[in-house]
Amino acid sequence: AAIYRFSHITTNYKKPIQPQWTWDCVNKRCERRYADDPLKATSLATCGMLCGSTQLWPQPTGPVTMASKALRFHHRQLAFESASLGASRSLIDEAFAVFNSNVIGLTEAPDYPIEGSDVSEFTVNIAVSNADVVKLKLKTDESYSLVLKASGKDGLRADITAKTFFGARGALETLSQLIWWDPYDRTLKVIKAATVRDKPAFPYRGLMVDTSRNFMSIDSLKRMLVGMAANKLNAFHWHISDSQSFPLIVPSLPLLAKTGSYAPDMTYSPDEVRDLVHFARVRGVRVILEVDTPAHVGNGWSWGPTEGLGELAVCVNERPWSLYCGEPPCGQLNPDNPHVYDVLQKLYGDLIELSGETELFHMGGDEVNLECWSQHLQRTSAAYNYTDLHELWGEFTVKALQRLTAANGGKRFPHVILWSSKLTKRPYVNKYLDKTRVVVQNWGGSQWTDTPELLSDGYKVIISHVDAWYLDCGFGRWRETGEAACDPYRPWQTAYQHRPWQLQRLDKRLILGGEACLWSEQFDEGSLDARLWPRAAAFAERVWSDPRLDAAAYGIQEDVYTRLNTQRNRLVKRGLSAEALWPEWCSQNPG
Ligand code: CP6
Repeated sequence: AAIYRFSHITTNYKKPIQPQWTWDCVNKRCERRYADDPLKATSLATCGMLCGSTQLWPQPTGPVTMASKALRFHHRQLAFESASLGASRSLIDEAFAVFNSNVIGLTEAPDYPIEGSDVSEFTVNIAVSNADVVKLKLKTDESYSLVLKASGKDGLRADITAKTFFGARGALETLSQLIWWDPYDRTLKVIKAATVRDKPAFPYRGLMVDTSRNFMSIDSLKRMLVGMAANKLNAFHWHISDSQSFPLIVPSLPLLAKTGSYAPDMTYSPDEVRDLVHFARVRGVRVILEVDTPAHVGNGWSWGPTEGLGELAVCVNERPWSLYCGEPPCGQLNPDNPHVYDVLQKLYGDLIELSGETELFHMGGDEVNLECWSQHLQRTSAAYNYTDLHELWGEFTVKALQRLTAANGGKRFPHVILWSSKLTKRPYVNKYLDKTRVVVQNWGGSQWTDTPELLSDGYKVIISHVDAWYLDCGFGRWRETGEAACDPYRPWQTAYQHRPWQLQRLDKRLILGGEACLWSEQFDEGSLDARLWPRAAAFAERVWSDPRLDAAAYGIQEDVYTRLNTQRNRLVKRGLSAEALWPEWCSQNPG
């Protein structure tokens, strides 16, 4: 078969291109009439790529069996049952409601008749063995088994068994992928019988979104969570503040948002955050709030009490910015002001309360500019006896960690995430950062030696390589001047093909997983969906299924294209403005 390429698309087209069908419409109700057989139209039911084939995303890691036949059913025939009575019961009920509305969302003719149904009832049953698990942890068992089959007289039954709510919720997501709207039969359809066993390759499957450079409404973040849930991503890392703006209303430190938000309505209230955290949990996602320090602060941090202590933040808006920070406006916490650590303790206490997280805490810690601190210390005649300012940075981080413990009622936080930096490299990392609790989020290049070194020193890592899993841009250069540029835009294939544990032969045991990052310098909620999807979905299959790469097909198996396109269409149906993978023609003329 000839290989045709459309931009990034590589697909085998085995059929000659010729007109095979035409539309036959009455009052906009259309059917395809096939040239070779005029009666073939409705029976073929050419509903995109969905019909009668396995189009799951992400691909389950266990065995899958799937009948080739489908049954017509009506959404009012859905019945939900669960014998579980533990604390997760209300989450299960809410997840059922989400599933139900997702199915209803597929229907395109609200008045379609129940009479044409092939089944008497469609029962979805969930059995969860650890019914008390309501918080997602790294060790939470997200595995599930799903058995869909006939039951009783004309009944259809989906039996979901899982250790925890989080596994069961994933099974509902998989089940929803066996259901579609057939526009020719004008009814819902479901695969007649199927079995799926599934569990993730990595416990941490994250997505980071920055809401400081540009504000994103809670509604847009909920759309993001809907997309995460559909792709079995389980950690929303919320880079909520930076030097440009501070949108989070911190109850004990209201001046942060009062002086740091872009506008009074461009803020997140505590109730909005708690509501979002619950919305996420129902969808199997934990929320990790990051207030990045000591660098990446600025707007919101210029207030007292400063008497005799200097400012909370130094180098604020310092120019030329390129000497004092990674991007304007500059700003860095003042390590010399003891009040800074009291502020951090209050802040940490509120972040813990708002996110409900008891296992993972993100302290930021990236891109500290030592020139900023050096000039500040010289200006203020404070005792300046550092030969290496990395020591000051290390001491700041140790003090901040102590304040986190204090804010957590004296209990050490089990895992503290830090962005990779000079401080998380040898020799400083071993001197200042305790490997039993510090997790390094590695955002350097794929070939950098940071990750292998950290792993061999016994640190846990989360991988966010800039050249594969940064969804905004990477370390690009202007062709003309060689200056840094936000470039290039990476296609979904780059995220999908990236398999650092294979590339660098890494020991997977200390790799908690991966995180795709979306910095918001150059977009806002108007294009959030398109920046995320389908690329974050491609990333999601990498960390859920970790499929092998096929050298013959440019690393990507052919089914990936059709499955991802189907998944993209599902996201569109759930209200997300995901980008297209290819011309609709490719979907209508499959290989
Ligand atoms: N903001 C913050 C950023 C970046 C980082 N931290 C960043 C740096 C380089 C690139 C992309 C993003 N914009 N707070 C680094 C983790 Cl290429």
